[in-house]
Amino acid sequence: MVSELIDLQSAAEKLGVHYQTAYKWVRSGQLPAQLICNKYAIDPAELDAFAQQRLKPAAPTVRKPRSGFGNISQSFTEFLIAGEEGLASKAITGLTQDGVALTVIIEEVMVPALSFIGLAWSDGQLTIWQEHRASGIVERILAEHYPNPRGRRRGTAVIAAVEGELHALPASMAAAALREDNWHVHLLGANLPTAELLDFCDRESPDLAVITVTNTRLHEQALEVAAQVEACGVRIVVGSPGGSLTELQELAKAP
Ligand code: B12
Repeated sequence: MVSELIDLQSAAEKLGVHYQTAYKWVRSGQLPAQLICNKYAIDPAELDAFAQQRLKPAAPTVRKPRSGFGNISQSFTEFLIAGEEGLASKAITGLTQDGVALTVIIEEVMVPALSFIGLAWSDGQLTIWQEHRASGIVERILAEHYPNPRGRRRGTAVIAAVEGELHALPASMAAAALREDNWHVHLLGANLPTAELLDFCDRESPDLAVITVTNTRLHEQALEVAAQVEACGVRIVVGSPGGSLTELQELAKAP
């Protein structure tokens, strides 16, 4: 019956989105609607089903490029070393446009590139400024693609690296991986004094705290900080160099 249907403006209000967004969903066929007297009308049951579907966390896509990741990672490494930011960015954008999840891109393309650059730097084949330039480019590309998935958040996570740990990128990578897996993330960055992390936990009561360790000599210190965070009643996981982001996503979800 036509009287039971609701108009598009009311549907948009119920979904908490702008009219144009609801209109786009109708035009793309995602939200079923009937055209009556040149106006869209929506069955409330269909609207409910659509709203429920939107609340479900979207599973990150794990597609692989046809040529595999090896070649792409190699080119990406070369672009980073040469300071070719545009080309490096384009390589990553190409993968995201092909539906590859950012977590996969980080692990398969960015991590191998940075590991190579780290080795070449410690062997004296690359200068410090080349490494600094490369890590700056990766930071900006990560920020450009920071995920914003739809659906209900799993919980709130705080991510930091302990005082003295100046490697910020792995914490940003962990933030991107948890964000992509639908966590609400507070990234507090590198070199965070313990008192600040404890203060955050006290005020914000996150569901999870993550400490990222890159400099191996800081591992013990990270475990001590973790014990203090745990004593505040916040669940905590501690990473280490070479740790996998997929493993982090699993650990984060563990009861
Ligand atoms: C970029 C870089 C820097 C930059 C960082 C810039 C920035 N904005 O982050 C700067 C210049 C600051 C720097 C400084 C130093 N660096 Co540095 N750096 C690197 C480099 C090239 C990349 C770092 C990176 O981003 N790695 C990201 C990936 C590649 O590493 P990953 O550790 O596997 O990260 C994964 C995990 O952490 C995981 N993860 C994160 N959180 C969690 C949580 C959980 C629970 C789990 C499961 C997983 C997880 O996510 C990441 C992605 O998968 C590395 C090379 C390398 N192999 O890492 C050297 C490297 C880490 N640096 C090194 C060194 C020696 C230094 C310095 C001591 C140099 C010096 N003499 O000053 C200082 C230390 C400063 C300090 N006090 O911390 C060594 C460390 C050696 C060691 N045994 O610890 C490395 C390995 C280079 C080398 N091959 O020798 N560095």
